Amino acid sequence: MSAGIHISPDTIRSRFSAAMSAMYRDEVPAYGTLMDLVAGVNDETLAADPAERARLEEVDDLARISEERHGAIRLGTAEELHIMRRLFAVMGMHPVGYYDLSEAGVPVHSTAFRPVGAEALKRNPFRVFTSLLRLDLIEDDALRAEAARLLSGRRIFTRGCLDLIEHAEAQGGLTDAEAGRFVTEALETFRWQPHANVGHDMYRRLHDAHRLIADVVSFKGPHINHLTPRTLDIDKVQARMPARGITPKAVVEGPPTRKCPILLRQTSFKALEEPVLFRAGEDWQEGSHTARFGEIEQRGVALTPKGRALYDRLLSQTRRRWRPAADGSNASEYMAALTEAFAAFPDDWASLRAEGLAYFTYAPTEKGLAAGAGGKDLETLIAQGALRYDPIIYEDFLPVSAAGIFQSNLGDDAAQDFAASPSQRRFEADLGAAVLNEFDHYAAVQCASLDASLKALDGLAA
Ligand code: OOG
Ligand code: NI
Repeated sequence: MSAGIHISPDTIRSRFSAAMSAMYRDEVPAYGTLMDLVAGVNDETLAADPAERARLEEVDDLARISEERHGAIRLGTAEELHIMRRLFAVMGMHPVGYYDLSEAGVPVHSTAFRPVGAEALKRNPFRVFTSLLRLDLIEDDALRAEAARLLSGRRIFTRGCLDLIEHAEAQGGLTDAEAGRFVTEALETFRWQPHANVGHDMYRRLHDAHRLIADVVSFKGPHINHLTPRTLDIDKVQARMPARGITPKAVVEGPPTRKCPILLRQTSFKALEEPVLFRAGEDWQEGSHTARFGEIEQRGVALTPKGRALYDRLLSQTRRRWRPAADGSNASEYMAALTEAFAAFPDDWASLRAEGLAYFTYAPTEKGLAAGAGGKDLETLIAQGALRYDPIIYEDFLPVSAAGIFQSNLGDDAAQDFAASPSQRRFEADLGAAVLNEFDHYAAVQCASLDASLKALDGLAA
């Protein structure tokens, strides 16, 4: 391969995200329906709120919204996780956050691969929630050994993909033509493959241990299990799903409806029952598996550790009273209790900022630049209209919500008790890198914008 001009990892990510979306739309038609529904609701929401539309345009966030989506995969081994990190790095996606799902009854721990810098996020915020199966949480020794043996024998990356990852690392990037090949090769890893790695009996045993274990161990690769577009009004999309032939899960995960959205709200529709071919000697035996589903999300402001602690407290207060049942039988009680609990969470931007509950970026206004800062403090500058502040969007995930999403398509019976056993160090050793702490990152973004604003007001900026 010859050296040439490298294209931006952001461009590779945009192409990959578009290719993944097209593939998923082909494989799971309901995803296409959901995309149409979301696009329609987003247009309506913006048309009804010209001020918000103008603000999004001003902070340069409007374009990314219709492009925006996340996906999720589940990996089986440390080696797969390690290579996956290198694959995503080619596209400018890095591991952010550590999520221990064992305490929520799902035998995995996870991170999110995503772009990190403001510019990269604006170009394309595509992210992938990536879980690693915790075989150490399987109690049956024989089954654990068999699962490990099956996983060690599979190869989830094509030779071409591995070569291009190495090439990108050695050369510091990929040319346009190489990137085209990389996207094609990398996509293979995420494709649904109906030919299972196991016979039906083995699938049953794995499934009986935990449905998630069967989903990872029985197949040749980590099929993308959902792709999630971002909506500006999740309640509206949820309400309109049935008319489009889609049955949403019973409750929206995350905070309740608010004037000022915080963190992340998510809802999904049930996994499809798909035909699978199980091994039967030299032959194949027909069967089925539920794996792939659809989800939508609405993103709000990132919370500080103080805000997050309040969020966690109000959420667990609610869930102590009502644990949402999968059949929706207590959905209205749960939502009412959630709304009631969250009355304690301030719902205007000024309080969220002043009380240090959420992160914001700062920017000098025209008026401020004309007048100068003149040694005034932050609060005075804001009160005088010299500084504006805008919410920093939460780009990450929530463990309780993620568990709810896992659970809703694995079935209620999939909730099992595992001892909570966060194991971030182990995860990072397998990954071959530390994960970025999301709070540190949001705090640094806020701080940098404030510094730059104050300098600009002092007339010190370039
Ligand atoms: C991942 C579930 C978590 C989210 O949006 O919280 C997730 C999975 O089911 O593999 O995607
Ligand atoms: Ni998701």
